[in-house]
Amino acid sequence: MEIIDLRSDTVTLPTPTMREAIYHAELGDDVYGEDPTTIRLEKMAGERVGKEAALLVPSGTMGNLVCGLTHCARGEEVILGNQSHMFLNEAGGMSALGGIQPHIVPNQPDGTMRLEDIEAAIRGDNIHFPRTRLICLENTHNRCNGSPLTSEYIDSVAALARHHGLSVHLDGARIFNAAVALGVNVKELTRSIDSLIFCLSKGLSAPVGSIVCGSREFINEARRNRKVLGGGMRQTGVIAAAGTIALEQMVDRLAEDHMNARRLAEGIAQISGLSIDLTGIHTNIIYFDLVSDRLTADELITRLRKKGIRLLHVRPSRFRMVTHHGIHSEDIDAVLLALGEVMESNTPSGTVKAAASRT
Ligand code: TLP
Repeated sequence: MEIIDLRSDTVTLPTPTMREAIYHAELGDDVYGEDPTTIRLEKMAGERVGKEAALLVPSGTMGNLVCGLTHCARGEEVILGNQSHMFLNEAGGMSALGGIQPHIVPNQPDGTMRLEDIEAAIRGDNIHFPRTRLICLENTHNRCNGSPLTSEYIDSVAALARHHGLSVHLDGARIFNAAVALGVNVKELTRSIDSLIFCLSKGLSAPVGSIVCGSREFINEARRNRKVLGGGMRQTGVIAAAGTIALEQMVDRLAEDHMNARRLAEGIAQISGLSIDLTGIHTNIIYFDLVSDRLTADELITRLRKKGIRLLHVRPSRFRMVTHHGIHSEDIDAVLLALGEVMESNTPSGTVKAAASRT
């Protein structure tokens, strides 16, 4: 049975061109700064987002952590959204390993944090308080329907940060989805921020790797922190070769994933027993709720799985689907058909049961 895996765009596989590039990659020891393929990718990546320098890291999680460690000292504070990946899904790395305290502010449904909420979270000069050092944004915002943050919003947060002597870090795991959805050059979304990460291994389909970008000075220090975390790797050209293809060939096609996600969402809106807010869907991530007592969340997942469809269960009755390079227009039709059948074919089995959150 063919599997339609909508759990995440992290499940994408390297393209034939990437596999070919990996095979032929020119290699060296990157801890000595001698891997030519990695040097080329880092140069290309920095230029692409308008930053002086860049650094290849194994994952987005390590990239965000490296940036946190580079910006902040122990006991300092980071302002970030209560729905952000850095707060919810990175195992508390900044506090566990960096002694950095998160100060959370509510994320609005569009992924923004209100400027007044951010400002209220900035600490005054008082020996009782931790020092605020950094504000973190996420673009696109995973938990907030994959919403893209606009350059105007990002610039306004950066202006506020500068006014208070703070830096801004962007978790841009899916920054190219944001640029494509907004129809802007990615540099517009990064021009006012101090550091960012983006992932090669999500919608861009590379098998491994994320990139940290910032000033040359910042990246020199980030390289040191990557080493501290054990992220100094050797013949990284095997990763960088695929990452280069990801940047060169896989960005523009993200528009197709966005169209598929839109069609999927519109189809779900027609299925009785499922509820979805269509207003916030602009990229490749959609969330919907089970609002029927005809079946439980676990039954929905199991029945779809039997039909070869995988999705992510995020809250008791909430699900996430993510479109990507491995999902084609026909797959959207198949998923809508299967969802319709699953929702139709049930006898009442009580109210929707709570199940443990899985992400
Ligand atoms: N997100 C994963 C899961 O961890 C939830 C996914 O399937 O969406 N920032 C953002 C906004 C992310 O969504 C992710 C991964 C990361 C950082 C971390 O990247 P990796 O998985 O490379 O450590």
